[in-house]
Amino acid sequence: MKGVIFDLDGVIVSTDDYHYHAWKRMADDEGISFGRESNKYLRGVSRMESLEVVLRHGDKSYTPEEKRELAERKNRYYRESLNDLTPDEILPGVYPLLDSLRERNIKIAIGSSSKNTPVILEKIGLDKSFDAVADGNDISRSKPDPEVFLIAARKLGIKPAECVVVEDAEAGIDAALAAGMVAVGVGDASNYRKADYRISGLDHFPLDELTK
Ligand code: B16
Ligand code: MG
Repeated sequence: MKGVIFDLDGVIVSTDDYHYHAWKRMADDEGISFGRESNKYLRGVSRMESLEVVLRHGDKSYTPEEKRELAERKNRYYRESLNDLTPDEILPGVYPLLDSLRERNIKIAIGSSSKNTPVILEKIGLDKSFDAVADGNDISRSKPDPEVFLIAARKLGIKPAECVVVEDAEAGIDAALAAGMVAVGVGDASNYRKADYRISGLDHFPLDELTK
């Protein structure tokens, strides 16, 4: 292992919850009943694909123009909620793991589907902490396509097979495996049987095993 690529929402910071509340608010506006049980289908997938998942819970049909407006509205709600984001929302185990990886000269990157990645990293004070960032602004295909992770590896200057991905989304685990990388599942993905490693939190990252 020469590099670790971290998903952002749900792995580094708890913005997955902020996404949920913003989609829920938009769904409520539209009279669509959308609940937590369907939230996992929004993890890791792009904004427009997430919108399709939410709209499937209602019975109205929308024109492409209306869909764009709904996605923009959700993003406005989401961006409003990001005003409250602070380093306190960084998930447990992140700082010690990043320190241990740096000590071992292992490169670290972000591989996120989110176009809001730069603002999130700045708000949580980690905008200068990664050797490379690949995000929703770099890609044309979202997870489970491997594109975002392949771009992250290229930016790090290492081969995909030398990378480990940490993900909370099933779509993200599939993307990592499609990239030929080792996939570590946390959070929602800690029960996903396709993940090479399933951990309950970053403090259980299999560092010794992967650096043997
Ligand atoms: P945005 P990740 C993903 O980020 C989220 O998990 C997913 O729920 C969201 O739809 C996607 O980013 C796009 O986000 O609307 O901010 O561009 O988990 O890949 O870090
Ligand atoms: Mg995620």
